[in-house]
Amino acid sequence: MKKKQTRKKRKLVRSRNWAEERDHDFAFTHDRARHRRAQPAVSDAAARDLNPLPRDFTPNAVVINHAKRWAVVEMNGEERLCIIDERLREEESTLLAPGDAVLVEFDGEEAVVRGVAPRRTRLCRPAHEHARIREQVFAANVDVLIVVAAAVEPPFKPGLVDRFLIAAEIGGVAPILCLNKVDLVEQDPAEIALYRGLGIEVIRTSCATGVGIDALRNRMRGKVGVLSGHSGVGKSSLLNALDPALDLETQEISTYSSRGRHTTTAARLFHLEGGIRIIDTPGIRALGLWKVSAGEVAYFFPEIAAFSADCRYRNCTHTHEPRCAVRAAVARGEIPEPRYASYRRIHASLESGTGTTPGRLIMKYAGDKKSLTD
Ligand SMILES: Nc1nc2c(ncn2[C@@H]2O[C@H](COP(=O)(O)OP(=O)(O)OP(=O)(O)O)[C@@H](O)[C@H]2O)c(=O)[nH]1
Ligand SMILES: [Mg+2]
Ligand SMILES: [Zn+2]
Repeated sequence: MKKKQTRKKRKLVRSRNWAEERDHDFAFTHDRARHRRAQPAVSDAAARDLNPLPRDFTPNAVVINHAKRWAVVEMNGEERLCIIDERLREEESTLLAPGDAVLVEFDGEEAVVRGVAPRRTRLCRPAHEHARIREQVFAANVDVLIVVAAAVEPPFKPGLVDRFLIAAEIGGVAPILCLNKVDLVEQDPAEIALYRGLGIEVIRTSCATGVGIDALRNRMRGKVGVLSGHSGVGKSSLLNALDPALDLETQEISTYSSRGRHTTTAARLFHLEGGIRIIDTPGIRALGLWKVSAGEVAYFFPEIAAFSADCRYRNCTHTHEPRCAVRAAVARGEIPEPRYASYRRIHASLESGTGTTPGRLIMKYAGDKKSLTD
């Protein structure tokens, strides 16, 4: 009895013979007349040509945040949800980032982003290997990059700061180093004096005691900024301190796992009191560098670049060559050891063409070695 049932089932499944079936629904046809009849009177493409994307325009909105097909923009002092015209395509770079100036037009009731203005400044990193784009822009048109580092919890890591300083230089953005959580330490990390010595603006803050919050607010008045740094350093807390009305979600550091947990999950532009606009970003573990080759790294370390003219070889990498003026200066203590170590790490990662993005994949760009991370 059992056997019979199995046989029956099998037969049912096999009863359709696709090889012999010629007239099924998906059959391909050369019947052109039939294809023409299936076309609408005015094709979508023709309808679009009646309303082409503008080439020259004056932007009328700023991107707050966005997803694939929609964006939230600030327009006439209000937030508005827009769809993104499907003809705006991503090419090498991110199509929209918080801070982008855009043209929004109305299609009946529907607000549509129809143009993105060229970026005045940008902060970017290499996109991950499988992305269609190569350059990921995480903030556009900002004046100031606020590199946030905690004095402790999580521990101060100069490597990421150095990478952010390079990204700021490339993107035409002024960097500020914000040393947060100063209430938790008696003494600032030693490297802070070093950055001050390099002419980097440093603001010490505490969201717990309010130290430095006014200084940061005054510095940012009338400006557009972006907060970046490791997860848990207090970026969202700083925004809350600057403008308590925001009431952003933050998280106890003790609930972060050792791999880090991101309380903020997407970049977003906030409009604060005093004409301040600041983009909050999710914490990152590492920052890849876009459009920097190994040979160019020294240029971004002014104290190293200053000595390199005296190296024996013009293409000296300052890593192993004889009669290297940079290594001699490090030995004499004229170039700070941590900065030189940072230079070596960045140089090595760019030269090998490999590195890791936060929790992501090993990245490799065939041909050029323009990326990457610690
Ligand atoms: N003691 C002290 N704790 C702070 C300070 N600033 C932030 N914190 C705490 O640090 C933890 C993390 O703060 P968040 O503001 O969520 O950090 P974040 O940089 O936005 O983190 P992500 O969104 O994950 O990138 C929270 O528990 C805050 O209360 C500070 O100045 N002093
Ligand atoms: Mg946050
Ligand atoms: Zn050298």
